[in-house]
Amino acid sequence: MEPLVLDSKTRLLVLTGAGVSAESGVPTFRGMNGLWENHPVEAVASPQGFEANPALVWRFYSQRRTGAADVKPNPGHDALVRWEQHLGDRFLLATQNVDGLHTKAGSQRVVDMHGNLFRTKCADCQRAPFADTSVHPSGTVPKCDNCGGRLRPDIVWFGEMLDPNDLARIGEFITRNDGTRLVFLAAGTSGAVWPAAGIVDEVRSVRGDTWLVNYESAANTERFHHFVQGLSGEVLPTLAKLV
Ligand code: BJW
Ligand code: ZN
Repeated sequence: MEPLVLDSKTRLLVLTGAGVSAESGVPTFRGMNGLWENHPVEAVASPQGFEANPALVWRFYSQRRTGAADVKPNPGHDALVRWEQHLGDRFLLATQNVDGLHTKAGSQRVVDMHGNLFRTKCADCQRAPFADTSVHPSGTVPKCDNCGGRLRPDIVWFGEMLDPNDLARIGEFITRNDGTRLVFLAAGTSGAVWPAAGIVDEVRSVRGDTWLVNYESAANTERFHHFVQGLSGEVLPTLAKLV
């Protein structure tokens, strides 16, 4: 297999999805068949779902907080930390995962595209999002100290805009004109959720080289120049040649 060469002339954008955390024991979305306790994920991860049943949504996220609190990064996360140490500012990690495992592993240049499971914000006022590990008993919805409104997880739900600053950071990395060649690697993602699924085409539009590491074929596999099929915790540690 041709190696992924990471030399002084290369800048690398990595996109990770739920598959990268799977070997740490965090369930993937499509792995649950898009269902949680028989509720479609859209019913517990959308503004409409929150309006309809905020207590159900908090039960879902309380369970996820409990499940993610003790999980540990796996060799896939660790490989990305080594790549970043080698490349410095020529590395950027955009993750769709909200479990915080990349930061736990030691990654620093991380864009949390879909938010963070351990952060909360107010659904009703503009107070800044805050770190929060609390879980809430079944049937309850936490209240905002500031306005008395409803708190919600700081997660980007279906139909919500991603943070424009996050998108700008990814866009600027893609179009950076510093004489380096752009390589893009997506790992552990089904390529089904936008705008993350379209990054491969943004990279191709500036003639970047594109790699996919995934356990099974993704919705956008044919858009990548290279597809390495396998588990990210096994493939990533041996994929790159650091020069
Ligand atoms: C392994 C492995 C191992 C397993 N090793 N691999 C254009 C076209 C159509 C629709 C849209 C569009 N643009 C926007 C939309 C609407 C929507 C969308 O994309 N819908 C699609 C489902 C069709 N997008 C949005 O709403 C986004 N907002 C937006 O675009 O705003 C503007 C707008 C709105 C509406 C219309 C138009 C514009 C926001 C998306 C936010 C996504 N949020 C979620 C849920 C909340 C997070 C949470 O609670 O945790 O984020 S959805 C869910 O999917 C979660 C994930 O981050 C995300 C991606 O999933 P991921 O990571 O790919 O996981 P899986 O499970 O799908 O795949 C895992 C893969 O790993 C599998 O392939 C396995 O094989 C593999 N694998 N083990 C390697 N060990
Ligand atoms: Zn408030």
